[in-house]
Amino acid sequence: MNPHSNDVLDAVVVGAGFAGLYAIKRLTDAGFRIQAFESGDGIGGTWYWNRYPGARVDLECWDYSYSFSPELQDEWDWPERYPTSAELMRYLNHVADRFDLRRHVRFNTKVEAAEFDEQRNIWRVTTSDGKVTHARFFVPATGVLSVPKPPEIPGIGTFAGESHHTGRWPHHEVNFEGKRVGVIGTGSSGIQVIQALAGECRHLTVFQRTAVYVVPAKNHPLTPEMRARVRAIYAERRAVSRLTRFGIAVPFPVESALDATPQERLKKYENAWENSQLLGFRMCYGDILSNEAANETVAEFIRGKIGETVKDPQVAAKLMPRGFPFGTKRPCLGDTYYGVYNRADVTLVDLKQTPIDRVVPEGIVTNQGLHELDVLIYATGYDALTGALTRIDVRGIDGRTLTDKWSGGAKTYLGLMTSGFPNLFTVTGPGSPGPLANMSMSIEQHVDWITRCMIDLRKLGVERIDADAQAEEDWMQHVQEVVAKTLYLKANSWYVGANVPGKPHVFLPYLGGHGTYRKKCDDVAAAGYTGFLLSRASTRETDARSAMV
Ligand code: NA7
Repeated sequence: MNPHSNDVLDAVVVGAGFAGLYAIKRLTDAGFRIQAFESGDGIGGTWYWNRYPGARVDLECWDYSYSFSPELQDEWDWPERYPTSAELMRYLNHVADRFDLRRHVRFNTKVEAAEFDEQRNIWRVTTSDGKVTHARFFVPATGVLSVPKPPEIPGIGTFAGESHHTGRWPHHEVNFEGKRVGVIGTGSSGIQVIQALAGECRHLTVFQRTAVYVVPAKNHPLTPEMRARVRAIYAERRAVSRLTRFGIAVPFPVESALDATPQERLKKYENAWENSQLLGFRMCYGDILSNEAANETVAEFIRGKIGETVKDPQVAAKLMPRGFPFGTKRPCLGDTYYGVYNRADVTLVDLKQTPIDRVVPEGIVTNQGLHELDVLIYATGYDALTGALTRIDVRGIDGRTLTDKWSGGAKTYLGLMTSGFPNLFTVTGPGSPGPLANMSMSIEQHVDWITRCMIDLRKLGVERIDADAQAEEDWMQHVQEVVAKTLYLKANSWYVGANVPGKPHVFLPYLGGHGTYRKKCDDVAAAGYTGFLLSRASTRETDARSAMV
């Protein structure tokens, strides 16, 4: 087959969530011929599967939405500060229709394998419908939290009632009325589902392994006046967000919590508790995420709030997070969470004191006996950051698999490419700020960069790009150096793969900040893609160039 024939597309995109849709938009606008594949039967990605009761995003709608189209921003009326998964699905479907993106997606089709053809510099992509697609570039926009991680508990398949993972919620209505419901897991998904189901079922039993910090969401409906206020300054707000550490329009402070008096701190923390959002406490002082003593001032404040809210002191004590600094596992949002435990029809089971022994047809057996259940909800998280990529049989140079290359921990250059896998771009991949910044802004930044790169390569007749192995080593070392200056390594979080047995413990997101990272990526492109190896179509010779553009 001639690699320049019409049989070879410019790119295969995997996924039709936030990242996939934007990749389709940008690449087709730039005149590339593409095909996208989506395993679900509709648009939405993570939100297509996350339909559990209470599911909503934990960033404000103004930030967790596309910024590429001022018209889209102006015409879309968010009903609430934090959109529900249903609202996000409506939004993403609107985006797909408004920009006519759906026709590029083959739904109900899973990408099973992708193999790089070194002779022709193209990817051979095999899908679950048995078809093979050839493309110059392979762009898995598969999301960082898209592969659910069920718990390893003996007897899990024996449960006689209905059981669902929050990340694969069924599309039919689940009836909880009069049911005894168990929830395993108290991360963001667990916290949301617990708040939604308390009082809506006969009895709710929460199985908690690690108590997390839950701060008020202060969710509320949005009025036309509120929307108008943001729209009046939206462009400026987005411009500022692109420069900041978390990709939202709040500058990171420099003051230390330890330089403030206890009264000053209290005032700030009370204000954060009453008026804040997910990142509020981290934004109170500059060293909350880097100094343990500073961090403990926030942790203690939140423990105090738990003590004030939960009437039974023994239950309150179990809910107080200890043993890891605030913010090093993603804090959760919840307006009613702690109060839930004052209800007679809600029971907290602390798995540190009473571990689960096994699942049986009737429910869950801990070392203290049986909890009878009709419905069991696994809110146990994801094989994050790498899970969706390594589940595809990806083979690069010399047939090496991605799973093999990443067996000691994922490695990328700038979170954009991994050496030995030419023409494969990762979107918000390991080594990029991804989930530690505003995801929708991170997605736009990555897809914009990839599109610009593909346009440059097209102009210059370059048909192959790969990450230089040394540049990749240096980048990953930098990622580790940055995290070592923070408290993040003190928690067993999914950021280090700690929730998946056997997964290498390597901190994967880049903590240098969205703005700094964006500039670095732009500088690399402007300097001719330093740290990347480029091969021209005519000569196929490889050179690490710095003077390409
Ligand atoms: P998370 O944040 O990974 O939370 C998973 C929860 O499930 C967490 O409390 C885990 O406890 C718990 N878990 C996992 N395995 C088990 C077993 N075997 N037994 C008991 N408990 C278990 O996933 P979410 O879906 O809530 O949130 C993911 C992200 O989505 C979140 O960070 C936001 O960005 C949005 P652990 O803490 O590991 O002890």
